[in-house]
Amino acid sequence: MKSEDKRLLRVLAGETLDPPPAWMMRQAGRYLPEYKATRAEAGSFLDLCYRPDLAAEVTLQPIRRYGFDAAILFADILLIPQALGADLWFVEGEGPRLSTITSADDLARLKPVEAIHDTLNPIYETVRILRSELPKETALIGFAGAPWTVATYMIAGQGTKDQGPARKLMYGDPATFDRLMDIITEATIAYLARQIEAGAEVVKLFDSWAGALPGNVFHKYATEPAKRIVDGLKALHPNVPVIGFPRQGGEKVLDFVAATGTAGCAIDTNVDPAWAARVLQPKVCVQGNLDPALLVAGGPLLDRSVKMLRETFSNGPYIFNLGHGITPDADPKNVTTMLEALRS
Ligand code: 1CP
Repeated sequence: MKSEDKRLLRVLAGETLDPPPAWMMRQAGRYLPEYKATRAEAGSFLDLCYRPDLAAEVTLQPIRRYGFDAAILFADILLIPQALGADLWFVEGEGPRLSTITSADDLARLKPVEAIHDTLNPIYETVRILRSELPKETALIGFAGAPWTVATYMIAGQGTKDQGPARKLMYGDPATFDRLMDIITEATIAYLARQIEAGAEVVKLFDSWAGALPGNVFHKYATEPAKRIVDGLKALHPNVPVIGFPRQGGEKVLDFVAATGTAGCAIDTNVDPAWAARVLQPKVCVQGNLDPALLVAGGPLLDRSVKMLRETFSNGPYIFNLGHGITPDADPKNVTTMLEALRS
């Protein structure tokens, strides 16, 4: 099967399909017993990311179990900071920790963008393995974090509730902040281009903390970097679609889509599907936005919510997905129920 015949790629090219293609954010992860087993074999989360055979294995697990229309490369958005020279480690039960960037001196210690591939080569190898092992109808999605979201972790050194440290640097030392955003933007173009050259057929840009950007700078720090990345990739690989995820951008996602020219726009749980179908879907393929909590709760509301989304988005290009990642307490059986409701 040619890439363009895959159902995920057909909707990203503007076709309407019913039932729509489906995949889930964080579809490889701790809700699956087989993921926990492979992660234990790898030793740590980062060892799992950098072992191509095992990273490919956990990417394939949800495809084998559920037959999703797309696989998403198993890696993390924080590998770019690490490849640029930041220290990165994960504290069990808490989350990521990084050495912080808060001054021009810290920036000067980062490696040049061309050096990222020395660290990231195993990721490209994972992509190559996946392209040879995935079923012929399954599309392969590569990804990276958007510059603002990645910067929030590099500046704070960890996840924060309101991305306060990043906003303080944005105001307190705009030259350092803007230079950091530029470096991440350039590194992201180089990283995603290599993923595409290794076999990724779509790439997704996760701006998980776009909603923390003050409204007056949203376009400067979410839309403009995304546009630079889309333009940079289009110059090299004009036929590879990009899915944007300016999470919690509210109505600003309309201008985001118009300015960046992404082929797809993922919507978060807060977005009213009726609004998105009316205003956003005529401009772009919409992806989303089932509440991940329904995969914990199950029951009749899961079934009804899935059918409501299918119906609401039935008049245009649409990818069924969640509004954010599936959580570790989700019941794997509910994912089967979800797909039966969608495909019945
Ligand atoms: O313990 C474990 O096994 C680690 C949990 C885990 C997993 C499964 C982390 C740590 N990252 C991942 C994989 C991952 N991360 C993928 C793989 C593909 C898939 O979806 O199956 C992807 C796309 C990501 C992207 C990612 N990492 C985002 C953006 C998407 C989102 O969820 O908003 C973010 C913000 C991260 C950072 C990160 N990595 C891991 C954690 C726990 C976090 C969040 C940390 C925090 O904010 O405190």
